[in-house]
Amino acid sequence: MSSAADARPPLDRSALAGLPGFSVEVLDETASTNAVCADRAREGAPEWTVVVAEHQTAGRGRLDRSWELPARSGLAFSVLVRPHVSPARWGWLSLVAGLAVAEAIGPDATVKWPNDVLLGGRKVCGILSELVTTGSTTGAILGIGINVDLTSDELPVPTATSLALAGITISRTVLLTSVLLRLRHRIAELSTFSEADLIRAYAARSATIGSAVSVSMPDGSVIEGLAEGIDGDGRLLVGGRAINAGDVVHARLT
Ligand code: BT5
Repeated sequence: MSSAADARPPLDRSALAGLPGFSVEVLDETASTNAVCADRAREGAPEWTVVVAEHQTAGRGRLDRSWELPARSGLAFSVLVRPHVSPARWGWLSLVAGLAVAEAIGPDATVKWPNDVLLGGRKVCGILSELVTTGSTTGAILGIGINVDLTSDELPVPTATSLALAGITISRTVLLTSVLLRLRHRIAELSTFSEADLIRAYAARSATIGSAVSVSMPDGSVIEGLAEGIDGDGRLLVGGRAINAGDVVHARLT
Protein backbone atom coordinates (compact mmCIF):
# COMPACT_ATOMS: atom_id res chain seq x y z
CA MET A 1 0.00 0.00 0.00
CA SER A 2 1.15 3.52 -0.69
CA SER A 3 1.88 6.01 2.07
CA ALA A 4 -1.33 7.86 1.11
CA ALA A 5 -3.26 4.68 1.87
CA ASP A 6 -1.44 4.28 5.18
CA ALA A 7 -2.55 7.78 6.14
CA ARG A 8 -6.18 6.85 5.48
CA PRO A 9 -8.01 5.16 8.34
CA PRO A 10 -9.10 1.55 7.85
CA LEU A 11 -12.72 0.42 8.01
CA ASP A 12 -13.99 -0.29 11.53
CA ARG A 13 -14.26 -4.06 11.27
CA SER A 14 -15.90 -4.63 14.64
CA ALA A 15 -18.63 -2.03 14.00
CA LEU A 16 -19.37 -3.65 10.63
CA ALA A 17 -19.32 -7.19 12.10
CA GLY A 18 -21.93 -6.08 14.63
CA LEU A 19 -24.39 -4.71 12.08
CA PRO A 20 -27.65 -6.59 12.75
CA GLY A 21 -29.08 -8.51 9.80
CA PHE A 22 -25.91 -8.35 7.68
CA SER A 23 -22.88 -10.59 7.44
CA VAL A 24 -20.00 -8.28 6.51
CA GLU A 25 -16.64 -9.69 5.40
CA VAL A 26 -13.81 -7.13 5.15
CA LEU A 27 -10.87 -8.10 2.92
CA ASP A 28 -7.55 -6.24 2.83
CA GLU A 29 -7.17 -6.78 -0.86
CA THR A 30 -8.99 -8.66 -3.61
CA ALA A 31 -9.37 -8.49 -7.37
CA SER A 32 -13.13 -7.86 -7.39
CA THR A 33 -15.61 -7.96 -4.52
CA ASN A 34 -18.32 -9.01 -6.99
CA ALA A 35 -16.34 -12.16 -7.80
CA VAL A 36 -15.83 -13.02 -4.11
CA CYS A 37 -19.48 -12.33 -3.30
CA ALA A 38 -20.58 -14.56 -6.21
CA ASP A 39 -18.35 -17.33 -4.77
CA ARG A 40 -20.00 -16.86 -1.38
CA ALA A 41 -23.45 -17.09 -3.05
CA ARG A 42 -22.44 -20.36 -4.74
CA GLU A 43 -21.25 -21.65 -1.36
CA GLY A 44 -24.78 -21.02 -0.04
CA ALA A 45 -24.20 -17.74 1.80
CA PRO A 46 -27.34 -16.07 3.13
CA GLU A 47 -28.95 -12.96 1.72
CA TRP A 48 -27.33 -9.72 2.92
CA THR A 49 -23.86 -11.20 2.83
CA VAL A 50 -21.56 -8.23 2.14
CA VAL A 51 -17.99 -8.37 0.87
CA VAL A 52 -15.96 -5.17 1.14
CA ALA A 53 -12.32 -4.63 0.17
CA GLU A 54 -9.89 -2.03 1.48
CA HIS A 55 -8.16 -2.33 -1.88
CA GLN A 56 -9.73 -3.72 -5.03
CA THR A 57 -7.06 -4.45 -7.62
CA ALA A 58 -9.19 -5.41 -10.66
CA GLY A 59 -12.57 -3.75 -10.05
CA ARG A 60 -15.02 -4.40 -12.83
CA GLY A 61 -17.45 -2.05 -14.53
CA ARG A 62 -20.10 -3.01 -17.03
CA LEU A 63 -19.15 -4.53 -20.40
CA ASP A 64 -15.58 -5.39 -19.35
CA ARG A 65 -14.77 -1.84 -18.35
CA SER A 66 -12.73 -1.32 -15.20
CA TRP A 67 -13.36 0.49 -11.93
CA GLU A 68 -10.33 2.09 -10.33
CA LEU A 69 -9.99 3.24 -6.76
CA PRO A 70 -6.78 3.75 -4.74
CA ALA A 71 -6.57 1.71 -1.51
CA ARG A 72 -8.81 3.01 1.30
CA SER A 73 -9.86 6.04 -0.75
CA GLY A 74 -13.43 4.88 -1.15
CA LEU A 75 -15.79 1.96 -0.79
CA ALA A 76 -15.72 -1.14 -2.98
CA PHE A 77 -18.33 -3.63 -1.83
CA SER A 78 -20.83 -6.19 -3.02
CA VAL A 79 -24.13 -7.23 -1.47
CA LEU A 80 -25.97 -10.52 -2.05
CA VAL A 81 -29.75 -10.15 -2.22
CA ARG A 82 -32.53 -12.57 -3.10
CA PRO A 83 -35.73 -10.50 -3.09
CA HIS A 84 -39.03 -12.38 -3.23
CA VAL A 85 -40.48 -10.27 -6.02
CA SER A 86 -41.60 -10.89 -9.60
CA PRO A 87 -38.85 -11.15 -12.24
CA ALA A 88 -39.86 -7.75 -13.67
CA ARG A 89 -39.08 -6.09 -10.34
CA TRP A 90 -35.52 -7.45 -10.39
CA GLY A 91 -34.87 -4.85 -13.09
CA TRP A 92 -35.24 -2.26 -10.34
CA LEU A 93 -32.41 -3.58 -8.18
CA SER A 94 -29.57 -1.48 -9.53
CA LEU A 95 -31.88 1.54 -9.70
CA VAL A 96 -32.83 1.30 -6.03
CA ALA A 97 -29.20 0.61 -5.13
CA GLY A 98 -28.37 3.95 -6.76
CA LEU A 99 -31.16 5.60 -4.81
CA ALA A 100 -29.86 4.15 -1.54
CA VAL A 101 -26.36 5.49 -2.27
CA ALA A 102 -27.69 8.92 -3.26
CA GLU A 103 -29.74 9.13 -0.07
CA ALA A 104 -26.75 8.13 2.05
CA ILE A 105 -24.61 10.82 0.39
CA GLY A 106 -27.13 13.61 0.88
CA PRO A 107 -29.50 15.98 -0.91
CA ASP A 108 -27.09 17.03 -3.66
CA ALA A 109 -26.58 13.53 -5.04
CA THR A 110 -28.61 12.47 -8.08
CA VAL A 111 -29.02 9.19 -9.93
CA LYS A 112 -28.10 8.86 -13.58
CA TRP A 113 -29.94 6.03 -15.27
CA PRO A 114 -29.10 3.20 -15.22
CA ASN A 115 -26.29 2.80 -12.73
CA ASP A 116 -24.42 5.94 -11.71
CA VAL A 117 -24.69 8.36 -8.82
CA LEU A 118 -23.61 11.92 -9.57
CA LEU A 119 -22.50 14.93 -7.56
CA GLY A 120 -22.40 18.19 -9.47
CA GLY A 121 -22.89 16.24 -12.70
CA ARG A 122 -19.82 14.06 -12.09
CA LYS A 123 -19.73 10.35 -11.29
CA VAL A 124 -19.14 9.60 -7.62
CA CYS A 125 -20.48 6.03 -7.64
CA GLY A 126 -20.90 3.19 -10.12
CA ILE A 127 -22.99 0.07 -9.69
CA LEU A 128 -22.54 -3.32 -11.31
CA SER A 129 -25.33 -5.82 -10.69
CA GLU A 130 -24.94 -9.43 -11.70
CA LEU A 131 -27.12 -12.52 -11.29
CA VAL A 132 -25.77 -15.69 -9.75
CA THR A 133 -27.70 -18.95 -9.90
CA THR A 134 -27.01 -21.95 -7.70
CA GLY A 135 -29.27 -24.94 -8.28
CA SER A 136 -32.78 -23.52 -8.23
CA THR A 137 -31.84 -20.35 -6.34
CA THR A 138 -31.02 -17.06 -8.02
CA GLY A 139 -29.47 -14.12 -6.25
CA ALA A 140 -28.29 -10.72 -7.34
CA ILE A 141 -24.88 -9.33 -6.51
CA LEU A 142 -25.06 -5.56 -6.19
CA GLY A 143 -21.52 -4.26 -6.61
CA ILE A 144 -21.08 -0.67 -5.50
CA GLY A 145 -18.04 1.58 -5.82
CA ILE A 146 -18.04 5.00 -4.14
CA ASN A 147 -15.28 7.62 -4.37
CA VAL A 148 -14.93 8.96 -0.83
CA ASP A 149 -11.74 10.95 -0.34
CA LEU A 150 -9.87 10.74 -3.63
CA THR A 151 -7.90 13.87 -4.44
CA SER A 152 -8.22 15.41 -7.89
CA ASP A 153 -4.89 13.79 -8.86
CA GLU A 154 -6.28 10.38 -7.97
CA LEU A 155 -9.45 10.58 -10.07
CA PRO A 156 -9.21 7.87 -12.73
CA VAL A 157 -11.19 9.83 -15.35
CA PRO A 158 -12.04 13.52 -15.75
CA THR A 159 -15.77 12.79 -15.46
CA ALA A 160 -15.33 11.48 -11.89
CA THR A 161 -15.49 13.23 -8.55
CA SER A 162 -15.29 12.25 -4.90
CA LEU A 163 -17.26 13.17 -1.81
CA ALA A 164 -14.23 15.04 -0.43
CA LEU A 165 -13.86 17.08 -3.62
CA ALA A 166 -17.54 18.02 -3.30
CA GLY A 167 -16.95 19.15 0.29
CA ILE A 168 -18.56 16.15 1.97
CA THR A 169 -16.68 14.54 4.87
CA ILE A 170 -17.89 11.16 6.10
CA SER A 171 -16.16 8.08 7.46
CA ARG A 172 -16.25 5.10 5.13
CA THR A 173 -17.65 2.90 7.91
CA VAL A 174 -20.54 5.30 8.55
CA LEU A 175 -21.23 5.65 4.83
CA LEU A 176 -21.20 1.88 4.24
CA THR A 177 -23.56 1.33 7.17
CA SER A 178 -25.90 4.04 5.92
CA VAL A 179 -25.96 2.64 2.37
CA LEU A 180 -26.68 -0.90 3.63
CA LEU A 181 -29.57 0.22 5.85
CA ARG A 182 -31.10 2.33 3.07
CA LEU A 183 -30.60 -0.45 0.55
CA ARG A 184 -32.47 -2.91 2.77
CA HIS A 185 -35.30 -0.40 3.12
CA ARG A 186 -35.49 0.32 -0.63
CA ILE A 187 -35.40 -3.38 -1.55
CA ALA A 188 -38.22 -4.10 0.91
CA GLU A 189 -40.26 -1.47 -0.95
CA LEU A 190 -39.98 -3.56 -4.13
CA SER A 191 -42.50 -5.90 -2.44
CA THR A 192 -44.81 -3.21 -1.10
CA PHE A 193 -44.67 -0.30 -3.53
CA SER A 194 -46.90 0.07 -6.58
CA GLU A 195 -45.23 0.79 -9.92
CA ALA A 196 -46.30 4.43 -9.55
CA ASP A 197 -44.66 4.62 -6.09
CA LEU A 198 -41.39 3.18 -7.42
CA ILE A 199 -41.34 5.53 -10.39
CA ARG A 200 -42.09 8.53 -8.19
CA ALA A 201 -39.34 7.71 -5.68
CA TYR A 202 -36.79 7.23 -8.45
CA ALA A 203 -37.84 10.25 -10.50
CA ALA A 204 -37.44 12.54 -7.46
CA ARG A 205 -33.66 11.88 -7.52
CA SER A 206 -33.14 11.46 -11.24
CA ALA A 207 -30.70 13.60 -13.20
CA THR A 208 -31.76 11.81 -16.39
CA ILE A 209 -35.52 12.26 -16.58
CA GLY A 210 -36.35 15.47 -18.40
CA SER A 211 -32.87 15.70 -19.98
CA ALA A 212 -31.84 15.24 -23.57
CA VAL A 213 -29.99 11.92 -23.72
CA SER A 214 -27.93 9.95 -26.15
CA VAL A 215 -28.01 6.20 -25.53
CA SER A 216 -25.55 3.88 -27.27
CA MET A 217 -26.83 0.37 -27.89
CA PRO A 218 -24.69 -2.78 -28.31
CA ASP A 219 -25.49 -3.00 -32.05
CA GLY A 220 -23.84 0.39 -32.57
CA SER A 221 -27.09 2.32 -32.97
CA VAL A 222 -27.67 5.47 -30.96
CA ILE A 223 -31.03 6.57 -29.61
CA GLU A 224 -31.28 10.30 -29.03
CA GLY A 225 -34.12 12.29 -27.54
CA LEU A 226 -35.77 13.51 -24.42
CA ALA A 227 -35.76 11.08 -21.49
CA GLU A 228 -39.49 11.20 -20.79
CA GLY A 229 -39.49 8.95 -17.75
CA ILE A 230 -39.11 5.36 -16.69
CA ASP A 231 -41.73 2.64 -16.92
CA GLY A 232 -42.96 0.18 -14.32
CA ASP A 233 -40.07 -2.19 -15.06
CA GLY A 234 -37.42 0.51 -14.58
CA ARG A 235 -36.83 0.97 -18.34
CA LEU A 236 -35.92 4.42 -19.65
CA LEU A 237 -38.46 5.95 -22.05
CA VAL A 238 -36.87 7.92 -24.89
CA GLY A 239 -38.92 9.02 -27.88
CA GLY A 240 -41.58 6.45 -27.06
CA ARG A 241 -39.04 3.59 -26.85
CA ALA A 242 -38.43 1.66 -23.63
CA ILE A 243 -34.72 0.90 -23.11
CA ASN A 244 -33.49 -1.88 -20.84
CA ALA A 245 -30.51 -1.08 -18.61
CA GLY A 246 -28.82 -4.26 -19.81
CA ASP A 247 -28.94 -3.06 -23.42
CA VAL A 248 -27.08 0.18 -22.84
CA VAL A 249 -23.44 0.70 -23.72
CA HIS A 250 -23.38 4.38 -22.68
CA ALA A 251 -26.05 6.85 -21.73
CA ARG A 252 -25.03 10.48 -21.95
CA LEU A 253 -26.90 13.45 -20.66
CA THR A 254 -26.55 16.23 -23.18
C1 BT5 B 1 -19.69 1.04 -13.36
O1 BT5 B 1 -19.46 0.57 -14.61
O2 BT5 B 1 -19.80 2.21 -13.06
C2 BT5 B 1 -19.80 -0.04 -12.32
C3 BT5 B 1 -18.70 0.06 -11.30
C4 BT5 B 1 -18.90 -0.95 -10.19
C5 BT5 B 1 -17.72 -1.01 -9.27
C6 BT5 B 1 -18.00 -1.87 -8.08
S1 BT5 B 1 -16.75 -1.73 -6.88
C7 BT5 B 1 -17.35 -3.11 -6.02
C8 BT5 B 1 -17.80 -4.10 -7.07
N1 BT5 B 1 -16.76 -5.01 -7.48
C9 BT5 B 1 -16.43 -4.85 -8.79
O3 BT5 B 1 -15.55 -5.50 -9.39
N2 BT5 B 1 -17.21 -3.88 -9.32
C10 BT5 B 1 -18.15 -3.35 -8.36
P1 BT5 B 1 -19.52 1.43 -15.94
O4 BT5 B 1 -20.84 2.13 -16.05
O5 BT5 B 1 -19.16 0.47 -17.01
O6 BT5 B 1 -18.44 2.53 -15.75
C11 BT5 B 1 -17.07 2.22 -15.83
C12 BT5 B 1 -16.37 3.47 -16.29
O7 BT5 B 1 -16.38 4.43 -15.21
C13 BT5 B 1 -14.91 3.29 -16.63
O8 BT5 B 1 -14.75 2.90 -17.97
C14 BT5 B 1 -14.33 4.67 -16.36
O9 BT5 B 1 -14.59 5.54 -17.45
C15 BT5 B 1 -15.18 5.15 -15.21
N3 BT5 B 1 -14.54 4.95 -13.91
C16 BT5 B 1 -13.64 4.01 -13.52
N4 BT5 B 1 -13.33 4.14 -12.23
C17 BT5 B 1 -14.04 5.21 -11.78
C18 BT5 B 1 -14.16 5.87 -10.53
N5 BT5 B 1 -13.49 5.47 -9.44
N6 BT5 B 1 -15.01 6.94 -10.46
C19 BT5 B 1 -15.71 7.37 -11.51
N7 BT5 B 1 -15.63 6.79 -12.73
C20 BT5 B 1 -14.81 5.72 -12.85
